[in-house]
Amino acid sequence: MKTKARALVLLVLLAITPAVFSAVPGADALVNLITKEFDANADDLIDTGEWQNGCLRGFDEMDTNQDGSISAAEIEALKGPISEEIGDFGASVSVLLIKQILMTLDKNGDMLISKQEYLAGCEAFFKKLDANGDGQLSKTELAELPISLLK
Ligand SMILES: [Ca+2]
Ligand SMILES: [Ca+2]
Ligand SMILES: [Ca+2]
Repeated sequence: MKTKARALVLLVLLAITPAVFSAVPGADALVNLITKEFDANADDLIDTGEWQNGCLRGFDEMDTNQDGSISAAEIEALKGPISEEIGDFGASVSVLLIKQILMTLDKNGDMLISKQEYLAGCEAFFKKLDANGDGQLSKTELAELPISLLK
C-alpha cells in the first residue's frame, strides 16, 4: 500500500493523542515521511494545495469500493497495512482511534464519511496545525501536531 495512504494514516494517528504518538517509534521519521508524501514541490513546506491533494489521495485510497464515501469497514481494512508497519497491537489501537476521529467528521450521521465531510475535516486540521497562520505547514508545525490538535 501505497505509501501515500500509509502516510495519511500515520498523520491521523499522530493527530490523535500524544500517548499514541510517543508509542510510535521514530516520530521524526514519520514527520519526514509525511512531508515527503505531501510536499509536491519539495520546499519542505506543505501549502494548502499540497495538503488538499495529499488528503484527497488518502481518501481515494481508503475508499476501496470507490463509492465516494469512507465506511467503517474500509477504515478497518487499514489494519493489515498498518500492522506491517507497527505490529498487530499498535494497528488495532490505531484503527480504533482512526475510526473514532474520522467518524467525528460524519456530520449527517449516516456512518459514512463523504468526500465533502472529509475535506472539511482536512481543512480544519490544516488551520489548527498552521500555528503561525502563513498558509504553510513547516516540519516544526507538523512535529507539534499532537499538541496542536489537542489545544
Ligand atoms: Ca511545498
Ligand atoms: Ca467507500
Ligand atoms: Ca456522513
